[in-house]
Amino acid sequence: MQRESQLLKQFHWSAEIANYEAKRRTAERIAKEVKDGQVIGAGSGSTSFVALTTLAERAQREGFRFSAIPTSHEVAMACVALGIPTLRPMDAVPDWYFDGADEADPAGNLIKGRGGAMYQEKLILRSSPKTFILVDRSKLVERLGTRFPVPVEVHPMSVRLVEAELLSLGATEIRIRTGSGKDGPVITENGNMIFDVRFASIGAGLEKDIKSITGVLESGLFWGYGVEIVTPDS
Ligand code: ABF
Repeated sequence: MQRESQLLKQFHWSAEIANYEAKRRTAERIAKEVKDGQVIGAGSGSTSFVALTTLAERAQREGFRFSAIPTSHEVAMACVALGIPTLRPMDAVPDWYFDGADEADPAGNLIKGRGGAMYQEKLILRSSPKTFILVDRSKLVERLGTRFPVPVEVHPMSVRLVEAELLSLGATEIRIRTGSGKDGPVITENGNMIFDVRFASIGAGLEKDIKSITGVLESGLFWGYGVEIVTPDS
C-alpha cells in the first residue's frame, strides 16, 4: 500500500479565504453538474479552490469519481490532497471547465491571470466545450480594465521587444510583476515573466494583437469565449 504523505494530508489553501460563504454558494451552483467518470478542468484561485472542494465533497458523499485537469501546480496539489485523480491537458479533453476571474464584463469577456496561470487556463478553456466562470459581484465591471491590468506572460529574452510592441498597441503603463519584499520578478510555471499592462481602452482584437508579439506566450485577456458567468445569486 502506498505510504500516506503527511505533507499532502496537511495541504490546505495557504491563506484565509475571503468571502467564503459567497464562494461556497457559487460553488454549489456548479457542483450539481458533475457526473460519474467525468473529466473536469479545474481553475486556479480561491473561488476555484472552494469549488473543487465542493465538487469533491459531493462525489465522496454520493460515491462517484471524477478526474481533474488542473491549471496550476497549486491546484494539482489540492487535487492530490482531496483524492481527485489528475490528468494533463494532453491526456484528455475536459467535459467542462470551471475557473474564477478578476473582471468580467456584461458580454462575458474576462481579465484573468492574477495567479499567473493564464496560459494553462486559456489552454484548458479553449479545449473545453463548456466553461463556468465563478465570480462575486465585485468582479462584474462595465468595461474591462476598470480595476485590473491585463497580465501578459513574456519570455525573459524578449522583454525589451515586448515592451515596445505593447506601447505601440496603446499600453499606458507596464509593470513587471514582482514578489513581495525583496523578491525578484515572479517566474511562471513555464519559466517566463509577467507584465501587468494598463491600456487606455480594451476592445475586440487586442487579445490577438498581444498574442502576435514575438516572446508573448499568452495574456490574461479572454475575449469572446462564450463562457457562462455564475455568481452567488445568479
Ligand atoms: C484564477 O484565479 C485567475 O485567472 C484569477 O486571476 C484568479 C481569481 O482568484 P480568486 O477567485 O481568488 O479571486 O481564476
